[in-house]
Amino acid sequence: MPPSDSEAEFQEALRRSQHIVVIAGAGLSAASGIPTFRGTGGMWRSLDATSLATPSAFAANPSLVWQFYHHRRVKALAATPNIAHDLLAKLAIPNFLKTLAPMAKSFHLVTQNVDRLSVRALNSVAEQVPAGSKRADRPRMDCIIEMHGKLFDVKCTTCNYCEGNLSSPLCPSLGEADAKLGDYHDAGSVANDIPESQLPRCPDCGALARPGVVWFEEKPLRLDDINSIVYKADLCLVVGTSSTVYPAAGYAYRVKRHNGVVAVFNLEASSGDDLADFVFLGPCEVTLPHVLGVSKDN
Ligand code: BJW
Ligand code: ZN
Repeated sequence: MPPSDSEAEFQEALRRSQHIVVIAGAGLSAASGIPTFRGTGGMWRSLDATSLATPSAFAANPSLVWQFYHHRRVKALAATPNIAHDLLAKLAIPNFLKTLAPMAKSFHLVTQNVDRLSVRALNSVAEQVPAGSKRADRPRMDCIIEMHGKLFDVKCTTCNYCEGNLSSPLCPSLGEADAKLGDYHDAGSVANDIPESQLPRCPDCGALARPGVVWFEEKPLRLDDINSIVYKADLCLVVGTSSTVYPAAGYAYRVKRHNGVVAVFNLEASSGDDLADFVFLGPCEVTLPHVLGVSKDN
């Protein structure tokens, strides 16, 4: 049977669900101005973003990879959460969730995004809760898992040092390289090498530091927690991801395998559609509030 696009049927499935998990990807942050990885957004100065997100790219050219991440940090710092981040953050409030899913016992957001926008949205929701509110009227602050790490973490390539660092630029050489190249289109062909000694260094041992994100061939974070959440989930919303990168791309299948319901929210057809019960095409910042039946006032 082809997937349904019936909002009424989806809302009925939502009302029946007890354990809800959202698997999110770059499309969730697209409306905040953060480029996606694949498709038209996925190029940085003529280079394919995914080719820079590997340990071997960093080993071969740490200067280039750090410049890419400097650019990403600048974009994420300037961005603000969009309507879709805000709505998902509100679902972390048990009493709000119950208005849409009266049987709900848990809600989790597993995001592949490193931009922190979902966490910022959750913090804003928490700040808006009046002092003295009941526990069920406050968001569960532990409901977000950032499985591919955090753009603002800087970690040592040698020792265990890792810190969150919002400074921009992280070191003068990255700011100078950015100012020099600006929007220059073809970074791959322009020599702009920063010596390793002038790239971010570990304050503990002095070794080269790297972005605290998960690259291809590296182990995503909190896999045990995610596995338990996915094992329990009876409703999985797949939001703004091409569903091409594992293990995230396999979670919806696992929810389906134990008879859970899967709903995809994507701008266009994606490889997650094959097994979905529902597919809602369009920008998730529009479809999510609409399909969940949430207006600005509730
Ligand atoms: C909108 C929208 C709007 C736009 N509204 N929608 C088979 C099984 C298992 C693993 C593998 C396998 N084959 C290969 C692997 C390994 C590999 C992998 O999956 N490779 C694939 C290419 C096949 N996976 C790994 O290496 C992972 N590690 C791993 O598996 O380890 C195993 C292990 C276990 C135990 C010990 C040791 C090891 C690691 C993957 C790490 C991925 N890293 C990156 C970079 C992160 C840092 C950074 O941000 O720079 O993560 S790559 C990049 O892809 C990034 C993303 O999180 C990830 C997924 O991309 P995403 O989010 O889906 O973005 P896009 O651009 O692809 O799609 C955006 C979508 O949004 C599109 O569909 C648009 O249509 C849509 N859209 N606007 C709604 N407004
Ligand atoms: Zn160190």
